[in-house]
Amino acid sequence: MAHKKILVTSALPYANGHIHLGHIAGAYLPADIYVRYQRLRGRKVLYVGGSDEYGVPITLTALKEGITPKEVIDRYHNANAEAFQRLGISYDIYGRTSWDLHTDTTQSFFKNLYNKKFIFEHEMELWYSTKTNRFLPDRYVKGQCPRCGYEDANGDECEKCGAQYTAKELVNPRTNIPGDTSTPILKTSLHWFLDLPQFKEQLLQWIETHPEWRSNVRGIALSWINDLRPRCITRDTDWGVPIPLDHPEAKNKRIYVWFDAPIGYVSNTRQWGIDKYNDPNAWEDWWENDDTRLIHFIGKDNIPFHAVIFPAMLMGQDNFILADNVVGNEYLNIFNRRTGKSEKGSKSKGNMIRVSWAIDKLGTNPIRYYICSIMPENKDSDFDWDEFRNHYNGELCDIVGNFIHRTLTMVMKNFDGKIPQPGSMDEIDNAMLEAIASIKESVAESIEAFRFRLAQEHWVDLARKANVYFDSKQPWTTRKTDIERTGTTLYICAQVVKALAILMNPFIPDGSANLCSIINQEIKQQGPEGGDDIWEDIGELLPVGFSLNEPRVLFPKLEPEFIEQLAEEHEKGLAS
Ligand code: B3M
Ligand code: ZN
Repeated sequence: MAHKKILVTSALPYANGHIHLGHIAGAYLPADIYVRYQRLRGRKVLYVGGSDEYGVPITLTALKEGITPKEVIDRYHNANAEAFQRLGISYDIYGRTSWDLHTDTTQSFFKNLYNKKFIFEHEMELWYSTKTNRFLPDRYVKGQCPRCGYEDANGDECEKCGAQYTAKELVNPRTNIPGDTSTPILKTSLHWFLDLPQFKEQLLQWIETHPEWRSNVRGIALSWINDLRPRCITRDTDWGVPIPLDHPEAKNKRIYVWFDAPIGYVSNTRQWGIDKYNDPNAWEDWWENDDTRLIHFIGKDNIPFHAVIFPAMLMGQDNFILADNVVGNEYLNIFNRRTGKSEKGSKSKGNMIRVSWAIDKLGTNPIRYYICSIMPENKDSDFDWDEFRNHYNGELCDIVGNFIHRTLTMVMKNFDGKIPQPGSMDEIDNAMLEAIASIKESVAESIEAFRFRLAQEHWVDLARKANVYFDSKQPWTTRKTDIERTGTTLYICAQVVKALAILMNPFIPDGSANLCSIINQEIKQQGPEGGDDIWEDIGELLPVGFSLNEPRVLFPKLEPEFIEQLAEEHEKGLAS
């Protein structure tokens, strides 16, 4: 069967803070495992990401720190691009929405929708500060939520209860700008709206063709579609993509960040095609090609934008494909050991774990392994240091690492580092070899179904089975009595080691690369142009006499005291 091309995106994080492990568990590690697996299969897969660089949170940070918004986004774009790279999140491009190409792409989306009458103008009453003479979009005004009474609600939505309302409904409004906490007044302003109800039927039909989506994504999408309203897509700000209309009211306004951000997937693909092939049209082969599967990886708060609003924006263009899946993860919370309770990660609490901090302390294998083992695929999960120790030390070190090490050291000591000649095989031997093939299938099926936790459990299970096999065959005893039997056992164990090197590759690429260097294997790097099905080679056997290198410990155990020390630093807010 010919496979479609696969275009994968991960949510564009705001360039307004450091990437932390909660983000990784939501939208980045699952996408990365998925694309690394597809590359191993030789499929044509392109992984696009980047920074989301507009919006009020960024201008607020700039005001607070007395620097320009450009300085804010440069700082965090660079830091986050580096953190992703260190963790092995293997983007084909990590772009920026501040690029000119993005402005151009966004404006073309806007004009297309406008010309087709999917965008209309409408006058609204908005909060305005007479002290600083400016309108107060989004978080520039705070007040009491008209629905739940939350004191820190924004101008048009409440982060606590999720309510959306018109500005004038906000109770006891106050300006929220450093140096300006005056009481705002209501003032009219002209804005542009995306007429979402025009897409209702098309959206419903599209969702109906995807019964396989996760129920959280379908549920949220359907409830939005059943209550679809026009959405304001412009703001009174000077930080954003200019509105491409020749209208006096458009000059001091910009396109709303949530309109331009997902278009970043398209503009970054355009940039990728230019960088790689010097071809300004290469992107069309991905975005305007029915032979492409588009897959978005996101956290659950981004579901409406990826399963309703952005698809409507795409429907309103000419030839764009729509997402084949929107993989929305739940949240990774933090287990607080003092209170014994799970809590949300929050900047003000300082309880989040910055990716760069975690890599400095732990390297990539423990982080990627643990985050995958607790990935919040169907419900929220907790980052918990005790659990971290159990998963990493108890599974990756004690089961996987231990099996690999005992196999390789025995091959080294007894067979001069060469794959031994096997003798006759019994039922147990054959069952062990067959397990490689069946687990290869299980891992593949789980990844294709976006069940990454389960996929990882499957390959760990291969190592678990192999340990049982190793124990039952006792090569350390038979080496003194029956060297042929020992050769058979280690021949089979070495095949499992080789299979593991490929199986673990999408999950812990550094661990896989280290193992490959020991067993003299090279995994070819393949990209968007596709290549060979390396995954199929998992079952291909290392030949008798093939030379291995001196083994070394792949996954060193972490001392409980060291983990304790990290937990304490984390508790003190030093990890965020
Ligand atoms: N920056 C929100 C977030 O980081 C937003 C995602 C944009 S994806 C197009 O959660
Ligand atoms: Zn509320």
